[in-house]
Amino acid sequence: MTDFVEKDCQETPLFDPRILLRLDPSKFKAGYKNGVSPLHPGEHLHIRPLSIGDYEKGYLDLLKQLTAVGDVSKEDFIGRFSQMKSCEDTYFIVVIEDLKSGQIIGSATLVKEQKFIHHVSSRGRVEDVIVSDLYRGQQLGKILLDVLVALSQDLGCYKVSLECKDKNVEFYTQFGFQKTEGQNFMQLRFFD
Ligand code: 16G
Repeated sequence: MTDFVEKDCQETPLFDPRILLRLDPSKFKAGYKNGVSPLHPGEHLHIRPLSIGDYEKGYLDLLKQLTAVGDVSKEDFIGRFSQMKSCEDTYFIVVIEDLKSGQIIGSATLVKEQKFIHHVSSRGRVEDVIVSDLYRGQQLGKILLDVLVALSQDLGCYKVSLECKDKNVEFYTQFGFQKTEGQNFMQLRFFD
């Protein structure tokens, strides 16, 4: 019984997985080759919401390929996961698991920011897009972005935005993202 409860808890998803199933495939924008697509990410690869058990599946090690993560204990992870989950309709972290190795090998986050503007609309923010360096070139970044863009539209966002390095601008263009004339990304960093 304890095993069952433990397993059940491990599989707690950040958001309802049915939300991904209802996405309209005609909204996917990228061109794919070799039969790969968001519906068929590849052999042994499964796309789904982040789960609590992903702490043990290398999720944070994957994020370390993007930026500084620091020492995050399981307790820290569960605490943050629970906070995100309790913000209904806000945090959508989509991961790709390699079922063969049991490791998380890709991830991207959509945050749905609630607004008063645009008739109490919402803005989607794409964050923390990362594919393991061992899996680059398998079109997994395209899959993650296609899913998040379709998801932001499905969730009713009036726009979706992201910030990225110059070298990645071309990649994001294929999903419809455009650099905006006269607009700048600004930041003030307090610590790393
Ligand atoms: C990139 C990410 C951003 C992430 C940041 C981390 C995308 C589209 N952009 O800009 O989401 O938070 O890197 O870098 O994934 P930092 O640690 O320097 O803030």
